[in-house]
Amino acid sequence: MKYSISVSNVESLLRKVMRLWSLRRVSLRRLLKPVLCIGIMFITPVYAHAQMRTPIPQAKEAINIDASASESAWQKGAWRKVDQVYIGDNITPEDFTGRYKLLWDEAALYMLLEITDDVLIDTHSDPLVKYWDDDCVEIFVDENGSGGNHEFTYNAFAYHVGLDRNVSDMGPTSTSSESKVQVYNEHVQSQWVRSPETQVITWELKIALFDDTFLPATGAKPSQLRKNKEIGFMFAYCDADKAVEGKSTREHFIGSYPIEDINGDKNLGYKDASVFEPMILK
Ligand SMILES: [Ca+2]
Ligand SMILES: [Ca+2]
Ligand SMILES: [Ca+2]
Ligand SMILES: [Ca+2]
Repeated sequence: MKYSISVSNVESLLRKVMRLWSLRRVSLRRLLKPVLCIGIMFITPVYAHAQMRTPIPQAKEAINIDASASESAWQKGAWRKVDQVYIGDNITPEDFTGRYKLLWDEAALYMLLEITDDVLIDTHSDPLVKYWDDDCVEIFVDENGSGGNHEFTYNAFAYHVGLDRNVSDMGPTSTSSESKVQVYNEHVQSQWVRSPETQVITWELKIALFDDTFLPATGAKPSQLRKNKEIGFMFAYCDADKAVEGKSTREHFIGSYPIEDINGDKNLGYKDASVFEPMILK
């Protein structure tokens, strides 16, 4: 939102108001009117901005990562849809259906995810090779909600959590600023189970947030989370269902937040944190 009034304009206006008051040429009511108007001009956009952020409820009990939503904290908050198709078409409910919830405590974000996926496949056993072409859960997180490019930096992360629960992404190393595919298993703990009755897959994940000073193998600590912290977050599922010559490829990519395409391309989350959903810890 743009302002048409500068801080110096406001100071000058307030000085005039004070001078008029000191000269007692106007009533208190007439004096207060511009002051109130200025206050509303400043407060309204700030309030509107805060309102635009999706609140994440706080967990008041420990969350055990066991793919079971037995903690009463999971009763908090509404399910959020995973229905934005970034890649692919002709998706049926059996092919993919998903919904999720988020919680937070001082140590991390917690995600509960329910997925229907007709075929689970993992043909790339090495987590450093084409990890996005197997079925995987992709967690996009921007620790300070800054937005901006993160493809080759730690300004934000795009963790790909595979069926083997290895966590892959790319970024600099402690010895080089050159970006490299790596595993970040200490950042995301997860467990999943497929119901024998409904075939719904329940994932439970603990996602530690690291800020943009993070470097691997340096003993970096995750951020301590607190109320009203603003972050960027998005979820997407990489759905592969078949292998061609022994290797699967991503057939569908379905996410949680609408992305405006660039020349038809909606697969922007892995490089641009500005497309993540603005959220706030409450
Ligand atoms: Ca649990
Ligand atoms: Ca599928
Ligand atoms: Ca950031
Ligand atoms: Ca699949």
